[in-house]
Amino acid sequence: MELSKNQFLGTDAGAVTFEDATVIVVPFGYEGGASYGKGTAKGPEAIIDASSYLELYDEVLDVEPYKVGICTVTPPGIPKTPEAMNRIVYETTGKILDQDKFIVSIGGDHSITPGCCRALQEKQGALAVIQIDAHADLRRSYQGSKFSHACVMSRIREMTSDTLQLGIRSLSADEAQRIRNEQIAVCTMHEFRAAGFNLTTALQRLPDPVFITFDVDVFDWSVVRSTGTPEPGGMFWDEAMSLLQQIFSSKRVVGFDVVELAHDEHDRNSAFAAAKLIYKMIGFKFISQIKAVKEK
Ligand SMILES: [Mn+2]
Repeated sequence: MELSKNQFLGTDAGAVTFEDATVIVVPFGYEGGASYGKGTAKGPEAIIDASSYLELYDEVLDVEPYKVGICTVTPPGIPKTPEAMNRIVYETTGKILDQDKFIVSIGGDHSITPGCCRALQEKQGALAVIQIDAHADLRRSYQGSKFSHACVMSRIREMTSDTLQLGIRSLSADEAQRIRNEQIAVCTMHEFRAAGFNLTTALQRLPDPVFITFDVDVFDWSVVRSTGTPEPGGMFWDEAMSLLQQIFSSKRVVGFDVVELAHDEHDRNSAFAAAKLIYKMIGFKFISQIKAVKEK
């Protein structure tokens, strides 16, 4: 795999070799599937640029998560058609998993997720998927394409019925009907706030291993406002951190992606929040491993 010139966390902390790394970050700057706002193609670059300003010490976990070994690689080009992009995500992810690495992929729009999940499912034998997102993404097709970012969970549910969707606050009547018919586990943002959803039980029901797809549009605009399809009324930073900590401590997470950050040169906050989110998630995943090394 070709190393990226721009390393997540910058060259000081991010410059371990592919072989020495536990975590491989892959930027997929693809936005063929976006329908509303533009700019997600440059999302990964904006996140990786912002990441070099992160403090490496995590004050909550009391460790420096970068010590697990993080390396950023370059995917082999970004094609124009969604079919080709899907194949590149699938093949790139497969190569990384063959080396027993933990994959973190950065979008780009949400349409990159199914390719990544398919590779993980083949590697693991089974896969459950937790989607944290403002949108249900359960349309069977959108604007004539099955590959649209509005259909991501439809594609994933063709691979597995073990899904859990959190933070949802935008969906069509057809999608709502489908959720009822198929008894899909969905926690709307309204239920999340009203404590009308038992997350502990939902997590217990979900088998391991788990992939998390995190669409930054789940956040309130005070956290992330530059995103392809913004929705008001989202999750605050601390709520998202507690949620993720609960997921990572109760499930065996085998990879995650962070998608839909749109680059806006007048907004540094959103990219910085997305970079910090990724670093926090790496910390949650590897906290015990890092602590064990620290105590040696
Ligand atoms: Mn979304």
